[in-house]
Amino acid sequence: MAFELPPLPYADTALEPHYSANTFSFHHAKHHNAYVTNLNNLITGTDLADKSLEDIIMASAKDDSKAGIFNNAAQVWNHTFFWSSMAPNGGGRPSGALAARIDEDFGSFDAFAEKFKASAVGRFGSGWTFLVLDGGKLKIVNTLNAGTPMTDGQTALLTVDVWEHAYYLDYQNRRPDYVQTFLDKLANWDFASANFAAA
Ligand code: MN3
Repeated sequence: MAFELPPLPYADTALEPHYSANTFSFHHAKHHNAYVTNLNNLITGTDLADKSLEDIIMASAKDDSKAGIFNNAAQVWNHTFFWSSMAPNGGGRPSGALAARIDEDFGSFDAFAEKFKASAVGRFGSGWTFLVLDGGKLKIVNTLNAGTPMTDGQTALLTVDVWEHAYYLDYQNRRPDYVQTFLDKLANWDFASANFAAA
């Protein structure tokens, strides 16, 4: 059963002016789509062909002979998760249980936001910054390239893509502005709260 590119959870213009339809036309329709196509080509006719995306990621992680499969599978998962990590009229602060836990684990929302931004801006090269639940504690983790928290036993709650292709058309080299806009205008705290509640 071949994987398919999942549609965006909103119109490609829905996040403008913070994240443009032009960026989505490359980031979703080209980059994300290419990971799906590559993954299908790599698993066709193998014992991974009928597995779930999560099973493929776990089966190929930390196995150098399956690096191509891991990179494409994890990028398919990370991008789908990233689209849901943003929402029209997003940004601001979470509420409820997640807000309380952020205060408990980071001291305050502002302290969390400062640390999240510093991590995302400081990720050298290509990768992702995630808010995760790890052993019952909230953490901010950076991954390299296609890295994804599930392979370390962590539950992803929210992510921002910091590969240059994620922001270059809208922000050029200004990654700090992109990450600040993600926090102020895009972050989908309802999604993160649902992931926290389900963890
Ligand atoms: Mn990307």
